[in-house]
Amino acid sequence: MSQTITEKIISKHLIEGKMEAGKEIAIKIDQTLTQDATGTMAYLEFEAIGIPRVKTELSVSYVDHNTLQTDFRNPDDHLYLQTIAAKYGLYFSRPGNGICHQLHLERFACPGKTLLGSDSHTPTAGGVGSLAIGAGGLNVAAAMAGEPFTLKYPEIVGVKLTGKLRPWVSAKDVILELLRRVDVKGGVGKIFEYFGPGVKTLSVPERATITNMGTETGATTSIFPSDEVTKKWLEAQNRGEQWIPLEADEDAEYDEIIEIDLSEVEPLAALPHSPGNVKPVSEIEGMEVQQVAIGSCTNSSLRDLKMVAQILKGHTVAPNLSLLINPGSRQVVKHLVETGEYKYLVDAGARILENACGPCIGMGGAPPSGTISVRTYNRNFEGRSGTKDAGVVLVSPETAAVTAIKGVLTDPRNFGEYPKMELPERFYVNDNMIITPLPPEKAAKVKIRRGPNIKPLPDFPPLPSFVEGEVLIKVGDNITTDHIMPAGAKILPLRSNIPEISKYVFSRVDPEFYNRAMEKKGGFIIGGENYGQGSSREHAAIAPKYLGIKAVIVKSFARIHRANLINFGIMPLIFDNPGDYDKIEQGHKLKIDYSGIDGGKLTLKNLATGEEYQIHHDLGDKELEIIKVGGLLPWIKKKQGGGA
Ligand code: MIC
Ligand code: SF4
Repeated sequence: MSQTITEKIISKHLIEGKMEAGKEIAIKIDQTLTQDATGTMAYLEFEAIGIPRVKTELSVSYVDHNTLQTDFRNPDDHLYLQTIAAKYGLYFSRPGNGICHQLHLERFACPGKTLLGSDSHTPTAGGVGSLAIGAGGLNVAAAMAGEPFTLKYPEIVGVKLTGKLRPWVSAKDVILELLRRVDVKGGVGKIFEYFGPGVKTLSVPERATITNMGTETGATTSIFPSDEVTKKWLEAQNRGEQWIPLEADEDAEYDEIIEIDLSEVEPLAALPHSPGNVKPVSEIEGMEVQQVAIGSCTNSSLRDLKMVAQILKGHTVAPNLSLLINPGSRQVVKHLVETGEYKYLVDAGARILENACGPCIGMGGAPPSGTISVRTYNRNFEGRSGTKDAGVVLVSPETAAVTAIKGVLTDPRNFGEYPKMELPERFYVNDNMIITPLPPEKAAKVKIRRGPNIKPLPDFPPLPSFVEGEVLIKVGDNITTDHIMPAGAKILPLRSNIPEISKYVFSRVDPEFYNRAMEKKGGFIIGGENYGQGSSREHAAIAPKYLGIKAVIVKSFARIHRANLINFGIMPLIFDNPGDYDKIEQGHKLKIDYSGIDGGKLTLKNLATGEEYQIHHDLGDKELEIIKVGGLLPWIKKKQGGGA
């Protein structure tokens, strides 16, 4: 039978379940990645599972998010991660080496492999034909312990690319075009699989930009074929032997087809405060801009920074703005240095930052109050930049670089001749900042270094027979995990300390939330559509759990956050009738009886008004087992015979 790429990879990795859209399946995971901000928790969980060594083919621990080190907490976390990697057989990418997704693409991602990463932009590796999925840290810990990964079998959307991009239009504009069409929840429950004659016109880094930001549609992942372009690119990374051809069969069937004619795509921009708020740059040209930021895991490849260097060559950054650049990896920087292109960035006055996430996650580089920052990043949620009333506009590297020169948002097509872009035959490969796994005898002797900010995991009590309490907060549609559990320079250092980080839950939405939750001893959260979109941070579930959140009742959930709630024993519940959302207010007392939990249908009693509403859960059999015992960790321990 003819198959799509997704079907080919999943059928080879299928451990349980039927490959039918919406059905629960479990797949074998070949590779995992973590980054430091989610990694400390993931490894505390891995330690709690109690396995002597990771069971995957390859697991990598990257340090790229928390590199400001304003006090002992970040470096303590780095040391913890490094000793964990040494003890449990992981590769460790040292701070400064680069951004996890860019590095994984360069050095480890393989066509045909499954990759699970504790970061929502893990699908970047889909640029080389890897089935790469973002998940919560606990799912990644379980995968490292050899557990298959459970997910709902997605619908497979074929994205047919035809034509060729015109000068000054690049991969970022392609994914913005997709976001313009499907918005931030159009990908939920789906995989975007690219095919068609336009595919071969895109280089691997361009493909990776597209799969990276596919995350913003809510998709499970995005994937490109592995073809001659992939082969050449892997060879240039000294990894030619890891190439396999991987394409959908000619008559493969997709659940849906979206067609994008690359020659019709134009420079696009996502306006504040949603990656789905897309407009043509030509319509909003002239917008005043006080900052331009180029880099992040979306647009920090050699292809992108070479382009930026060529555009900036001989120019100076406009006096009304600041240009920040966070390169994706040392490989990228080394190449720019060797070719002399680094000089163009320096001469133009760019502020070149560390090879890390940096301003993308509010670790420095906040824009001034009430201004616009034009960024090549993937998220522009309110307040994420560190400045609550600043707006972030997401664009391509071409648009960003030209804007940096002009001082106002500018359609790059008006700039002049388009620089020629060719990737080198060989990249500068130097893995000296990646520490390879120790052999088991040596690993066993490693002592884990645990700084004072690293606190143990909270408890996981089993699901009670009923829950009762107040609505602690009612929020609207598209609430992001940045709303629930903000990041940034002040809060990120608390990622390994649940009691402390819990004080910041919903702090940017309602500063009183924490006090209320403590005073009322927990309660409920009411939300709208696509609740929990964005990052994979499981702290957006663990911290509410710590504050006594009993259930989250919404119109619909984003995939990763829903899974994180289940992992930590918080019931994700959905209104049968979305209109009932309007009948519940903050402060109302609610009660849910879980006796009918197996059937999925439940009743929500509003003790304040006397009304009853029908609600349901959409948990698969395994998810139901997990929530009943209190979460994924007790479930794994029970399965392994250790008891909960
Ligand atoms: C993000 O881009 O929001 C992050 C920071 O990379 C998160 C992970 C985290 O919160 O640590 C993500 O995308 O999963
Ligand atoms: Fe880092 Fe930003 Fe990419 Fe998240 S989206 S991994 S914070 S660069």
